[in-house]
Amino acid sequence: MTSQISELADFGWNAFFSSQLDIDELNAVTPVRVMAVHRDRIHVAGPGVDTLITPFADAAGGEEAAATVGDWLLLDAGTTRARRRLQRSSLFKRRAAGTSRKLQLIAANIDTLFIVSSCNQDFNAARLERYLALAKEAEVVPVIVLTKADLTNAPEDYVQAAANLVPGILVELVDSRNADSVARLAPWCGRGQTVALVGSSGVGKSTLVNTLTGSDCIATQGIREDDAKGRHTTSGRALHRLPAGGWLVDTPGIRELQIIDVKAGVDEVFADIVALAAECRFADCRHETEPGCAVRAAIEEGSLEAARLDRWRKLAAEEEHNTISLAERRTRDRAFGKMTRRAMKDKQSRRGD
Ligand SMILES: Nc1nc2c(ncn2[C@@H]2O[C@H](COP(=O)(O)OP(=O)(O)OP(=O)(O)O)[C@@H](O)[C@H]2O)c(=O)[nH]1
Ligand SMILES: [Mg+2]
Ligand SMILES: [Zn+2]
Repeated sequence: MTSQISELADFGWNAFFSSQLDIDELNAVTPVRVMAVHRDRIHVAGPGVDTLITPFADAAGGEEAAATVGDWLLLDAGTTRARRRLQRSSLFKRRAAGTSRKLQLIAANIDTLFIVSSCNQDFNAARLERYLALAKEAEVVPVIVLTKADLTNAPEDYVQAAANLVPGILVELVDSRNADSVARLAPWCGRGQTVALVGSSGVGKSTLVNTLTGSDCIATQGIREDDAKGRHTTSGRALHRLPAGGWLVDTPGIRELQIIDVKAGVDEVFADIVALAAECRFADCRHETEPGCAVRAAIEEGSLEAARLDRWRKLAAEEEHNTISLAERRTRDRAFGKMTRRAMKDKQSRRGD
């Protein structure tokens, strides 16, 4: 059993997952990790397992029921039947485009989020703060990776600006094309660790991935999938093995993460302002013209940047807007479910059965 646990650790298994099953259950199941999700099949892998299974959704239902990349599933030993999904240590989700605005699961059980920005005009504090809020909410460790260090004369200015965003934030400066430089990221890419990358177009994410994997085909590398129509490849969402022993989540969706249900994350990134606001004379202070406003006082005194307050207002407003509309949708869905159930009942009682 110890050796099984040890092999599972290669796939990212740790005490958090072990603690969710007892030894009897562990003997009756094969834990596997979701490598990729295709339309009608899930690619799972684990020690001695690499197979496709039918889609699995948690019996509890709800918007987060479906299995997603990075999830741990328990197969009945010797079968490809999943019996349960383990609780997630982290989860990234996003809202679908279009009118339905359904929640889509992007990836689960990620340890570290590399927030990629380059040392040039792409550097944008507000954008970094959005990603930081997402990471904090998901309880994923954020690391700001500043690329194109080789293209600026003053990389330290960017490092300083990034470090100022949140106390204690990890910032690494790299030339994404250079393996020696990218080696700075090794501490988060070791055995069993799972990392994901976010950042705007052109900052060097693909370049970084290629350097980390020591290949130049990651963007086109697909998972082979057997189905009724024969073999085909897909370059969709997937976990990729890193030479250092870790796993890299490479999903298109992760680039479209939205600020939703992340109030705690936003509060964490702006903990300084939240703490100041608690000192305002009025509990509902809007930090505008109210007397006894500790936030305005800090700005006047120079200990808080007015621009930072602006960014917090915008992010908090965006978060609130998205979250409220999602809550409305949930209520509407529940009401619709009740209505259809009632209609079915009425129909049945009219039929007399
Ligand atoms: N000099 C230098 N060039 C870099 C560095 N990182 C990336 N580049 C170049 O920047 C360009 C864009 O890099 P990509 O890796 O394609 O960027 P991306 O983030 O994957 O962009 P999208 O796929 O559009 O989201 C390429 O021409 C890279 O060679 C770096 O650290 N230094
Ligand atoms: Mg790319
Ligand atoms: Zn105030």
